[in-house]
Amino acid sequence: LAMETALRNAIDNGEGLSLHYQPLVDRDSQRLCSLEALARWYHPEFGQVSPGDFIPLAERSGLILPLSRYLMQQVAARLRAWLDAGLTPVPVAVNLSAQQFWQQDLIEQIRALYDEYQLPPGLINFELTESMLLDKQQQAVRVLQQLRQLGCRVAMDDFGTGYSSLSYLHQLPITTLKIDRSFIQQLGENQGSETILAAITGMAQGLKLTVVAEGVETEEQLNTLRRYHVNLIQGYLTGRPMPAEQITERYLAVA
Ligand code: G
Ligand code: G
Ligand code: MN
Ligand code: NA
Repeated sequence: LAMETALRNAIDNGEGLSLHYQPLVDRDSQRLCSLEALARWYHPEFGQVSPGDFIPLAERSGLILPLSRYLMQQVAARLRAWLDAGLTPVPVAVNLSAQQFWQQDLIEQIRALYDEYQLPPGLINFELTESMLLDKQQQAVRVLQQLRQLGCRVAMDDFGTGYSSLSYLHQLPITTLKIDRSFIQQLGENQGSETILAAITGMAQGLKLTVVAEGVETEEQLNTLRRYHVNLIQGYLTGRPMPAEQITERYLAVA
């Protein structure tokens, strides 16, 4: 309860809440293609709290909507700052939690953000997980269509860990598949993981989806990924999550 109160205060005054941005690079050219925004929370008493802890806490305690609203605003403001600095930002993907995906005014909120920060279309993308869409496929398709109409790309995150009915994917108007890092990290350790990689990427290619390999940590993993239909690499090998200033310096600043 102490932590819930602290999180509520943090959302109210923005204290200790920030975003890190992790690069997604082209597998072959290694050029920056997009960023994933990842929430960070530092509290003077609790220290650095993992999003694996405070996001579920926010979901349980009704704080996820105000928290997400605050974070999306931060993303929009960051994109605006890059544009104002004369830089060319790449799109930033935001993780959507279930409650956020299913709110009635999600589309309106996104539209309002684009408007308020005068952002060109396509700069804010979204990631969601399969479990959010279970049992509500028809309604999910409608929300996804609206996101796509706003020019947003939508990725299925952590793919392969959920129910992963490969056949239902083609019903969903998503653009991108992110292969969960558990498969990537097992590459070279067991034969089965490469078999699954072959199946997922083969299917994704057929469905014309962009494929991201998450959690790539070694050159060996990268080399294996070169044998399959994998477009983008995200992981400690190619770039850790980092503060926006570091993204500016390392990737966006003109020499
Ligand atoms: O950054 P890290 O790998 O520790 O993130 C842990 C988990 O928290 C991941 O599953 C990630 O998707 C989730 N997460 C990080 N930031 C956000 C956010 O802003 N919103 C939501 N809903 N989830 C997030
Ligand atoms: O669930 P989601 O894919 O949104 O979670 C992203 C999380 O994965 C972030 O918390 C990020 O810190 C973490 N992450 C990113 N790259 C790597 C990596 O190469 N190895 C590991 N172990 N975690 C990673
Ligand atoms: Mn994600
Ligand atoms: Na993921």
